[in-house]
Amino acid sequence: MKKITVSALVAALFVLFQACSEKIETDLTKTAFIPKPVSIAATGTAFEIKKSTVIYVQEGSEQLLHTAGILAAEIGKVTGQTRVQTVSEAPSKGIYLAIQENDDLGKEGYELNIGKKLITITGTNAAGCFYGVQTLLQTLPVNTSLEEPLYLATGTVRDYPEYGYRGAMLDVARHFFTLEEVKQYIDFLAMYKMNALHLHLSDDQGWRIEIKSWPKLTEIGAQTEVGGGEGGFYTQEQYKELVQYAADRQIMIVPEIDMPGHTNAALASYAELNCDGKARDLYTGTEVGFSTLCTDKEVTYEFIDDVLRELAALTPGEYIHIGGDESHVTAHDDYVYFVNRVQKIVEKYGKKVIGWDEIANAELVDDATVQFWADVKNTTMGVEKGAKVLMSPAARAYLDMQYDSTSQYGLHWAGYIEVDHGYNWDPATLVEGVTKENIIGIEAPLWSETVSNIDEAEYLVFPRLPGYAEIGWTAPAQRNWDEYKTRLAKHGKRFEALGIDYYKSALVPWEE
Ligand code: TNX
Repeated sequence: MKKITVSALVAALFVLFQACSEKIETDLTKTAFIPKPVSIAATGTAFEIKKSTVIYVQEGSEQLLHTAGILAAEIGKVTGQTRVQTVSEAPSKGIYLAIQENDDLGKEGYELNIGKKLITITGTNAAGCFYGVQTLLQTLPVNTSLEEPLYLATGTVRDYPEYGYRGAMLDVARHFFTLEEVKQYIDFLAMYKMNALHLHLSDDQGWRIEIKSWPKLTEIGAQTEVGGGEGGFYTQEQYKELVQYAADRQIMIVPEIDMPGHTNAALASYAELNCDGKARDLYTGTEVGFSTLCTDKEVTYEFIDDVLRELAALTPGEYIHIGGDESHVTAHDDYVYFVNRVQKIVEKYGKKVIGWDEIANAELVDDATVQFWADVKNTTMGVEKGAKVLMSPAARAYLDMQYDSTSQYGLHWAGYIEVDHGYNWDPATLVEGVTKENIIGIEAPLWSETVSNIDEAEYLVFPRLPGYAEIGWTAPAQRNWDEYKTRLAKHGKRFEALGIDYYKSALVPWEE
């Protein structure tokens, strides 16, 4: 008895000692979580991660096992290796992942409980568990090795998102991004609990997805990009690999075929898609609004039917994006006729329509979503027609907008977006007539006229992406820039550890 008391005392003193030596944080509320969780309660002690710490997974879910694998890989970077084991009951120590119904937490919610001996992550579904894991990963110190003991502050995080759609877009058409680069982008989204990656797969400068029934789209249309580089495309096999990689991280891919404008690459590949029957030259500039599919030729709709059928078959997610923006050389009536018909094709293949806000000029099918980027009138018209709204206001959420006049990449047609300006807005109050009930969520698009690879993209994406993730996840009443910037400051080291070339905004008190 006496012995136990002494060893307990020694252990307690040790934790206290560790806590006092500045390395160890035992106050969970001090962790710089992004996005900010709904609630954090600290219990003031510490969990020690060891080489022998096992990750236990409730049996029966493939997705949970994947999530555990991702967690093990991350913890393994610190411990050397970490074992994963399925179990039928909760263990008494280690790390435990399980799915558990919990009405209070909604469908993507989770509870992360860090005890002295046991860390439990329970999600209301597999996505919830994945988000709990991301939260746990943010409690790990950056750049540690198990030379030193590794302690995590104890306590409980209960959490769920404000919006169901939390996304980013990558324009792989203006510049092609390789499979590895897109996976890296997916990793960025996953770290911040985003769940949708919109891929802009076609534009004037390139067609990036293999369509078996129209092979010249890639034989010809994929062969270049802005600036005249060699372009590229994803085979259907590669695309499936991306879809799976994203799904393993609870991210849905939303594929976009932009039409009837932004179609020069297709018009260069197939002469018959042009009203004059003449193939266009490939295009490597950055103008917009000069191309259109021929809206009164039947072959146009046969083409779209084939493309969307093949694309829908590659898409487990619920949406197909039909673009619809900036069709400046399509007559209004032709545009409306075209968008009406194309929506029906999307429906026929069992998918929901998303389009840029211009599509609200058409009759919208049930369940259509209008992506607000520029035009308030279009967007409110969409709402009046019963559509949902995805919020991507260019002046706030465009990742390709420059931070200021000194930014090395990016454009500024919608203004400069410093990190605070990108963060400080509420999707539910930004546009009069568009309220929370109308909004499915937020998306931050990265157009790639000025960035040709992931390293260049990182400069525009970071540090703004975590802010967009927080807007999508955290209730507006819980968000404020002055507090957020101190949390963001602590993520600078994480970016560096990941080799991310971020913009060191002077507005953020980065930690040295
Ligand atoms: C407008 S946003 C576009 C894109 C450009 C972008 C550049 C939208 C629906 N259309 O074609 O790439 O501006 O910021």
